Amino acid sequence: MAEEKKSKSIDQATVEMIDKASQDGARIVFERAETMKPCPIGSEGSCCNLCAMGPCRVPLPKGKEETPEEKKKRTGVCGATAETIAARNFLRKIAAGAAAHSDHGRRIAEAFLIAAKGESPEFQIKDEQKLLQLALDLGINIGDRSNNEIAIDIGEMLLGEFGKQEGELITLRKAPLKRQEIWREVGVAPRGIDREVVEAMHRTNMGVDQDYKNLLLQGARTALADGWGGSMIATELQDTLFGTPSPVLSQINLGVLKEDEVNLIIHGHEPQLAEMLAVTTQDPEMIEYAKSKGAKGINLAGMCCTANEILMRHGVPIAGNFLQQETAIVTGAVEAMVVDVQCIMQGLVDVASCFHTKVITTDSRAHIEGATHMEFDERKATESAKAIIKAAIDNFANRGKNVRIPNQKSDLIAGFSHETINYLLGGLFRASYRPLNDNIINGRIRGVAGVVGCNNARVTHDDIHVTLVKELIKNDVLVLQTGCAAMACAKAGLMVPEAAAEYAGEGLASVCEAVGIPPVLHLGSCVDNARILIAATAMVKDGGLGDDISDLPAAGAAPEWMSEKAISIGQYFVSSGVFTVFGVTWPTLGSKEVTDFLFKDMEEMYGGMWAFEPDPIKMAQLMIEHIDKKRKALGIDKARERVLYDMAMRRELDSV
Ligand code: BF8
Repeated sequence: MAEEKKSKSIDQATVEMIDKASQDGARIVFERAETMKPCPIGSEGSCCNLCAMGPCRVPLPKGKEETPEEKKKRTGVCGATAETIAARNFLRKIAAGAAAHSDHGRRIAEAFLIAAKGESPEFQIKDEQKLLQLALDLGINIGDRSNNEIAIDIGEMLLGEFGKQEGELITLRKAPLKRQEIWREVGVAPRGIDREVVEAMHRTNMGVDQDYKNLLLQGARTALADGWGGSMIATELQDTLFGTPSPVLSQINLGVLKEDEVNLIIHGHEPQLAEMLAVTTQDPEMIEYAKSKGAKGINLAGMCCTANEILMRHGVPIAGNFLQQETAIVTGAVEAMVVDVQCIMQGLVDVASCFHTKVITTDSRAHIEGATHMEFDERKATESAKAIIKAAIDNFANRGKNVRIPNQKSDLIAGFSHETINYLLGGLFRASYRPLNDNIINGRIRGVAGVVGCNNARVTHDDIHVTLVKELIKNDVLVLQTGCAAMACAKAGLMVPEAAAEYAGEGLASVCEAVGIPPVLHLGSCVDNARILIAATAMVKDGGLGDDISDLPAAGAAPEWMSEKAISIGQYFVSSGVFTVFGVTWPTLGSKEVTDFLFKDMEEMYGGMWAFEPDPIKMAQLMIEHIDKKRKALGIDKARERVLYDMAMRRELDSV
């Protein structure tokens, strides 16, 4: 379990709003987390509530060694062992996480088809190059066909991947060949995305699969259907439809809210409505309407992963990450909190009742009692977006006097898609990962880490992310980020090029300065973790760093995870060959066997494995040790020793 946390947040804007919330009588997540302690049995995966004979609790006895006889009796009413219960709970988390990402991917595929068929004038295929690349990847005929004809084939083929009953997911082909072989050998190459999620739910139903190893195989297969399936489809189609991101300057934190404008926050995960809001809030008719109501303009800001989507493609500023969603309302300056799906706290409505903020739900899959529902229709995209913006503008007059917007906001550069990294490092005419690989081989860059995932009110907000990432870059590890983790580090000033000189080790800083990139790269939302898989594959394909993802000097982490989606992400990284460390808490500690299987045996199966370490410095050490182990196996540890020796020599000389 996580150690007692030092404070609620390291982010001053959040701390200020926590104080204001308590003065204003608004009960927000930080207060709720104090009164609602986590259930110790559930948090270690030892509670089974799959049937009405339970819930059964089978916690691991604390403080003493369990005898075999005692262990035998530690079962549920049906006889399910602690191993089966922990593994079933773990698999259900993966299934839920994979379902969330993949249902997002499905909606994008549907929106993509609406655009391709010309059924929505607002949505047009923006990235022709990516469209053609996708067609080539999928074996779709290009010929002299129009973009829309090609797009219809792509959309239909990828939509078909969700309900596919036989064969393997077509997008698995994007992985290194050796990795595909490993999946086939172990028997975890996913079939249709929905099929894997349904099978996971079936196998965890009362009285079905009762062998923890077999359950965890389905966990790997379901998670792979997310990472290399649903999430990857989401990212590829979003880029093609809305544009592949390229570097963009923006700002982040509650200080992006404006006192004299209508503040509209878009929160959730899917980009369709957010895209429309980004365009329609600029419409002169809407701005005039806002002025007619006494505001100087309309200020659109994002929250959570929807924010990352429109940051990456439009540079729309971000108001905050997961634990800041209610604090944004506490400013008293938000006219509308518009939400789509995922990571939306129900507490928003209660907090909004203390202020004038209108909480607007927009998706048929996510209603909240007490919120106003204004459904977004892609076929009437502008009309839907205008109605929502007008509702926000009309609410401006209701803003009270109790307004306090924190000053904090930080600059950041986002927009590092796989394609961008390719161009930036390799140059426009010879786009490649060669310079990255070369700098890893020569030791200037020690390795690459993906640091992703959520905030969690059980630990100090943003602290674990920022401490871990600072430690990694100090040790010359280039960090790739997505989700709320990226936002935490952006707020801490790590996503500007100047951060390289201030925080990175000498080797990493020299590369960042030469290329003009920050030492911490923002790759987008959580479905965009698929970009990390593609980047890792590109590194393998470029040569010199082994022939599989598991050979790379690379590691992953979700230091402040909270969502089931994070477990699915972690498992697809592990099953893709990546050593992956989670913080806060670990959901299988009730079974030593299951935990050992995830932490040790999986390395033999996949070349990647899980670890749990709540302390960010120790977490960084684990990741660096793994990176160094891989460098050694590749025979490139010598190069790095020489670089370190030179630096040490220089320091010696300096001190003389
Ligand atoms: O999908 S990082 S808190 S917002 S789950 Fe949610 Fe976690 Fe944030 Fe994005 Ni991802």
